[in-house]
Amino acid sequence: MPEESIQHINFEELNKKAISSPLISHIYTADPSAHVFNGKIYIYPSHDVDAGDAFDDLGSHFAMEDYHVISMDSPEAEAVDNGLALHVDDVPWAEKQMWAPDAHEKDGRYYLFFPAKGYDGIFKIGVAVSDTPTGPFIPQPEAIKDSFSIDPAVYKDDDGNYYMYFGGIWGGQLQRWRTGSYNAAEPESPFAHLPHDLEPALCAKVARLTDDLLEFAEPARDVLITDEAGQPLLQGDNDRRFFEASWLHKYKGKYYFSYSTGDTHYICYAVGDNPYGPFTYAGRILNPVVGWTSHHSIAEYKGDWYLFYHDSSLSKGVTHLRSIKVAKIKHDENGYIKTLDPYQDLNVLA
Ligand code: FUB
Repeated sequence: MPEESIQHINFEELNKKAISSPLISHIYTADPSAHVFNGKIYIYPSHDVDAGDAFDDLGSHFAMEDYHVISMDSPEAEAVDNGLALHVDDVPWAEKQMWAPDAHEKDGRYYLFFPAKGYDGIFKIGVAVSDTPTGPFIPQPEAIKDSFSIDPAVYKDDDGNYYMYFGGIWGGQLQRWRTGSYNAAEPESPFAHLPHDLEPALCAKVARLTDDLLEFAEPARDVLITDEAGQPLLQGDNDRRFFEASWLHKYKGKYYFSYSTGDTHYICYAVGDNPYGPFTYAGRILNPVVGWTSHHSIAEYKGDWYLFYHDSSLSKGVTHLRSIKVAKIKHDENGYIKTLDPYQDLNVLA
């Protein structure tokens, strides 16, 4: 939702109609990556702050510096803030903009995957390690070799392999890597280097991780999303094409790749037969929330499925001050996910 359209919203009404409330309200949090470790829910969100940077299409106003891990005994339980888990000042290669992270567990150790801009202004993805799911996490001295762009999401398949999905266009810089190296031309423009509207859309990326989860085990591949006829979605298909916020979950043997359409503000999904795709576009999971961005994760808890997402209702529409939320989702008998409206009455957004 464009920032200018929020001026007219009655937030008291909107919060009454919202399908869920902020999980925590003493700090702003966004981009919730949720996992169930040892029967408990752990959420790895961005920690939003107001650093005073002006709104722009490169996302300069998202000037986050650290991460806090949020835990819950169940989706209905109180959410607990476990304090500082990692600060940008402790990451040797990173200068700023600690954007959407994710985490995973292997052999009793926990791995926090996070994007940040280096001192050269280029986003890379780093790893930090802890003996507990809540940290503090100790960062690796360098970013993951050959990593780039933003929004890592790590999926563990049933065979024990871990895959990282990542990428985001505009301020996430994915479009600058089309030739395999960073294209620094036209540095201020979020739109330079994008495909034309009738060309295949830019794809998210996926790479299997090494056994120690610290590096890519292979060059990153495209996460291709096609229409029902098997044709790649086009860049101008703004309501359906990938923008940012990758996530993967598996349901009844099928791989569900979900993502944000960015400037059209939908969380959509596509279904495939293996972790690499291709994935066939299948529909929308979440309609637009208050605030420009929409970013989610999907987790199963005791046989039910939950969408973790965010909106800017608590900050009364401030784009970069968001709050994480959770709502139940359902797959129907054919595996399709029923679209959620974040507010029961869409007129509250008019
Ligand atoms: O939180 C900063 C950025 O906003 C994330 O990396 C994007 O996915 C969007 O939510």
